[in-house]
Amino acid sequence: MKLYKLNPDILLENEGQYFSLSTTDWDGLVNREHLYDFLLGNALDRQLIVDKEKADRLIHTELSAPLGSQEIWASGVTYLRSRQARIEESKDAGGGDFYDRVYEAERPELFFKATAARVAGSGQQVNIRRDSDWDVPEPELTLFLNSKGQIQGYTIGNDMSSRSIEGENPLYLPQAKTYDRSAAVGPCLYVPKAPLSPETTITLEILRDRATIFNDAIAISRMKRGHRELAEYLFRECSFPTGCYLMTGTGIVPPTSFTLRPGDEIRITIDSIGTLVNTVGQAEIDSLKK
Ligand code: DO4
Ligand code: MG
Repeated sequence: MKLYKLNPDILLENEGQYFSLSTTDWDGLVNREHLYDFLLGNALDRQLIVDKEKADRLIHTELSAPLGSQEIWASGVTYLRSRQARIEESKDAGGGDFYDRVYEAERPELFFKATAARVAGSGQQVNIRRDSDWDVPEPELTLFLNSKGQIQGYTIGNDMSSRSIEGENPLYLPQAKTYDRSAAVGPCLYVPKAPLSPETTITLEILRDRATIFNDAIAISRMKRGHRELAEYLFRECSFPTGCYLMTGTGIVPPTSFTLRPGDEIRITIDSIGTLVNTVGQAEIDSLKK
């Protein structure tokens, strides 16, 4: 089942049929135990059926990120490729050893990524920083956890990252990772009956002037850590009254020579969930001063 957050309605897709839900209270709807059973048993009853053509149009024109007040957190160095890329980018700063150690350590790397206001939905712009000259998207399977820390669904996440700032000094991580429009999630919250299969594939495609300039894919089974393990660490000393999202780390990093440019299109696809599409831009100086 998929929940699409529109402005202001919520659309539910179940087996190719679309339903407009009577509630617009996203936080109240999603933060519960057994979300799948609730949607199947309660939400589908007596709801307005929307024909597919109208649903497609609404999703195309009114879609926002599938979140209300939820924060976005992220996991780091959970795939071998990420470990290798960070060691490479921080070798002059002497940061390589940290990445090697965190990949092997019992405690995972978890960091705060974004408040809801800093997040883009599918079809919206993500930004690269104006003070960075080496930038990449990070395509990440993203867990939706309810306030008890239970995994209730999934979405697609883009953990936009400045490699020049992170590579200069690992202590600059918050600046490399968190700024306006530094994260995208969507297009929907996918609520399956059972956990995702380990064979689930994440694909990243980057287009420039409508031509593909980078394309790669990885299965989530290549991740070193478990989803429950990451969630358990996150909830140890943090409470999330309306639940939260947790990005699970990237297994795809473009080659060192690659950097994003304004106008690029980023397409991240995960089996069963859909495709998160964002264009790359930069903040206008004036908008930051408001
Ligand atoms: O340690 C830096 C960030 C790692 C990260 O975002 C990732 O592995 O996805
Ligand atoms: Mg990441």
